[in-house]
Amino acid sequence: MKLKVYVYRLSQPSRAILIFCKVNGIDFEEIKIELMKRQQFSPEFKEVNAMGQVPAIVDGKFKLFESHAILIYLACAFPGVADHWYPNDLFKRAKIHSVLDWHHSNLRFGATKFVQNTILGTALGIPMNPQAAAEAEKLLSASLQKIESFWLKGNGRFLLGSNQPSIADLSLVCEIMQLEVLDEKDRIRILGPHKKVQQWIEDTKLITRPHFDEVHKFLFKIKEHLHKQQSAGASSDTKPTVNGIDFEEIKIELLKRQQFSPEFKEVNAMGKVPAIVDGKFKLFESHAILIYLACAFPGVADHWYPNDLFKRAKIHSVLDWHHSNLRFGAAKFVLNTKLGTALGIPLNPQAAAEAEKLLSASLQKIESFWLKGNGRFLLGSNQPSIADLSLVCEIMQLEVLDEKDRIRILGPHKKVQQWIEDTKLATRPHFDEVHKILFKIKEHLHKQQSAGASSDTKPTLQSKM
Ligand SMILES: N[C@@H](CCC(=O)N[C@@H](CS)C(=O)NCC(=O)O)C(=O)O
Repeated sequence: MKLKVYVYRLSQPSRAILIFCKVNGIDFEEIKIELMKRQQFSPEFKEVNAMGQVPAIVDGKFKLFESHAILIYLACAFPGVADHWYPNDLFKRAKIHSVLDWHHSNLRFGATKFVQNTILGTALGIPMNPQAAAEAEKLLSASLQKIESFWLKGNGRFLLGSNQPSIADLSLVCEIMQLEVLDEKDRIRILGPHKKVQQWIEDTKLITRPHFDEVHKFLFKIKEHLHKQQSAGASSDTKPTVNGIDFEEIKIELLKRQQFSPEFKEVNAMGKVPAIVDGKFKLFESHAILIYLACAFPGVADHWYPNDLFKRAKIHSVLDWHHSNLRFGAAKFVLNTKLGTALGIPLNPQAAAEAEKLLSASLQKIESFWLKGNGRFLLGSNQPSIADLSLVCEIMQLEVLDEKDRIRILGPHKKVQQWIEDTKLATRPHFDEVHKILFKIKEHLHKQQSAGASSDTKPTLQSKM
């Protein structure tokens, strides 16, 4: 049976294992564990590594975690591995163990903590601690200094004066590579003074090419993503988007019937928004899009679309229910009371009455069933999922109604009202920003109404809806 290697390429020790296997021609299967989606806590992965961390391996019946232990095992178990990676010589081995043990509480500790408390924290939504960053930088710089003056002393190009790399070189260089995601000024300040370290990184890259570069590609992709996110935040003076997905918004003006243009029909033959194009991949239907985005973009926090099979199934259940209940009732009621006039569609009071029944029953079901339990969000959760976002955005449509209608319909559902507020709060400032147009339209409709516009008025909305 092929060796199974469980990794995430944003993880430094994972990259060391992958490069080692590739350089030494070890036949293995790479199994990706997406840490951002918390797959390390899935019951299947917990069977592999009860600690819930990558890297880990399964070789036949043998399971192992901890990257240094894995590197040593691979070097011993696979006959094709050259001796310099983990020399047979007892003294050389002992020195390699010494570097590896030192690494845990020095270079690794400093580098991980610094990256987490500067650039990565923002992206992961973890509050940053400048004091922790300052302490981490001290340890990181002291560790680089120790590598420069102690582990790299002598004439060899690699650690311990060797002319060929060992597993220790691979482990430590992969750790330092994490600094690539930092702001340039931080990276230069930290790495700049250590010329020997810089040369050693280049030598390790060179000797493990092309695998080193290939395995690090993902890190550079994330770096690009983080920096784009940061500069978008700086230029718009707002926080990064909730999930930091880099995208271009293309407005399709429904009131100008742009959804039926040949160009848009190429994107969505159904002539409806929303739709997305991701490379060559086209997709319509908002729920399908939300699921796709949560799966395709690594920065999306797990709670939006949890990896847990049962939680996912429940989210699908809410989303499917939504189509023919809340959405059907709300859209029909708004169309047959307020929006129809503006769109030049005759209002149908009977349809409005039927829609109100379905809408109220749906809100009642949300109140008593989907929001039962102690969580602030649907399905008893304490963090929102794509289902919360979809349903709350639907209910927001009721904002355009006459106040008396809105109060009659929403008033009895206190839990629903609180849940709307919680969802707004969890997605601020984006929720308010994206809903601005809805409030503008509401104002416009109400002005139009008080100016005495009758039901046979031609459509006058200059909307961007
Ligand atoms: N000492 C371990 C460290 C492993 C580790 O920290 N893994 C991180 C990724 S770099 C992880 O899986 N984190 C996920 C978590 O702790 O939830 C090793 O060298 O393998």
